[in-house]
Amino acid sequence: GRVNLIGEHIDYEGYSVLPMAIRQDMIVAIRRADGGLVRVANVDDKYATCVYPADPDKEIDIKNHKWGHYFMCGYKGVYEYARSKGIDMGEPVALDVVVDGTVPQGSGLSSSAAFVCSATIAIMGILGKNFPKKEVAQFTCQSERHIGTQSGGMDQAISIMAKPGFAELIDFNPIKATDVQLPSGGTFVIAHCLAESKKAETAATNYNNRVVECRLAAIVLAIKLGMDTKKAVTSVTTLSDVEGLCVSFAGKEGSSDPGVAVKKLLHEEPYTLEEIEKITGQSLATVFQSSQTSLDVLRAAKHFKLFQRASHVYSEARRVYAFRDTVLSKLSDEGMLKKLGDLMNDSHHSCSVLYECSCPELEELVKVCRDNGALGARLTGAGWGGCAVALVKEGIVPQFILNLKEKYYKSRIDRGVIKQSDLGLYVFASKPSSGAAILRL
Ligand code: NG1
Ligand code: MG
Repeated sequence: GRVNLIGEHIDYEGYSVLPMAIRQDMIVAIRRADGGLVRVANVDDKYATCVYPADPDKEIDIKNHKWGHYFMCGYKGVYEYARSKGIDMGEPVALDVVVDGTVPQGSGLSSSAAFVCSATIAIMGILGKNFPKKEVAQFTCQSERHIGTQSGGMDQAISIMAKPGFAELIDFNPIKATDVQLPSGGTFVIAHCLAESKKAETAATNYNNRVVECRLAAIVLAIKLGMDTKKAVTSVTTLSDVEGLCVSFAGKEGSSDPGVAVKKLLHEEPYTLEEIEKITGQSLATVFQSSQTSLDVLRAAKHFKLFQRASHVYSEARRVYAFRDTVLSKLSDEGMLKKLGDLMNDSHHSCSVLYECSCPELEELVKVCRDNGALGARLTGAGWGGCAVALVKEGIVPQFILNLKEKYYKSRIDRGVIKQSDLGLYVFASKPSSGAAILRL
């Protein structure tokens, strides 16, 4: 699993993010089988065994979501990658698989990528294939999209490339991980708000909706900045594609902040579909015709908040570098931790107000963290439920966790939301851990 320290909802826009791997993980035991099936069992009988034909070309039934689908994302992905490289894979293999894991589901700690990535290297292991780490980090991102979310590559990259003791600055296009040594004296505490974020099931109104809104914001900005309409519609896919144009525009205003273009050229009032179609001169159904999951978004959306989403993405992208620069700066540990906490708080505000990916439980939890001594606290991962991450001075961590138990979890234990004995699964401190590995028995 992983926790994202800063840089939320910007990986799919092409911007760098700063996650670290955590101790919670997923284990996949695998062997070849007979009978033409891939059978995926779980040690936890809450998860019924899933059975699939051993056929990497079969589409995943995303309308009928099952936990085992994530394994098949990995299965399809390995074959697709190998074929794209002209590697002979022979007949598809049948497999028996048993899975165990400690990454809480729907928690923003990326149990999904933990599963897809561990499945992928388990399959590579059993097939005797060894692909370079960077390539695996890249293609597992494509693999996970078979589940129907238009995800960025952060989770798979950190799952594969993490090193113990370091957070990583992850760049995309091409993927690159740079070690970031966190200052001593601070600890990241992860706390679950206990609302589960069902990302695959809510994609059309939440996660994929934001991906589409960002694309529309980028296209509209490009057109307002003088790009030919046809060219904008066909060539602009992310906000990072138009950053150069935005920065030149800002330059004329005496600034280098791409957010200036957003402020001047987009309006705060949500855009209607008709208004955007007037600007693009094309129906949006045509623009997104090759992507069924985007068409699902258009069907479900009432309006599009282009100003807010673009403002979040450009400002969050800058906070990631500010975070990295702070860690590299000559500030005292004390000063550094304070600055990092402030950046985390700003990130949360932006996620909550501009990107609207928080929820009442996360808002309450983040406040409890700050009221009890966190230097900064924010939602982590996609949001709409799941975890918050708080930066806490090392010396007060045990007391901080006790306070969270008292102020946030106690009433929920009393109401039976979770069991007292499970609390350790939902609130814990974590040091940066290692990435995926193969164990041969
Ligand atoms: P979660 O929901 O934490 O797995 C998702 C995306 C990331 C990133 C974050 C938001 C997947 C696999 N992961 O993470 O790529 O966009 O949301 O920053 O969809
Ligand atoms: Mg996920």
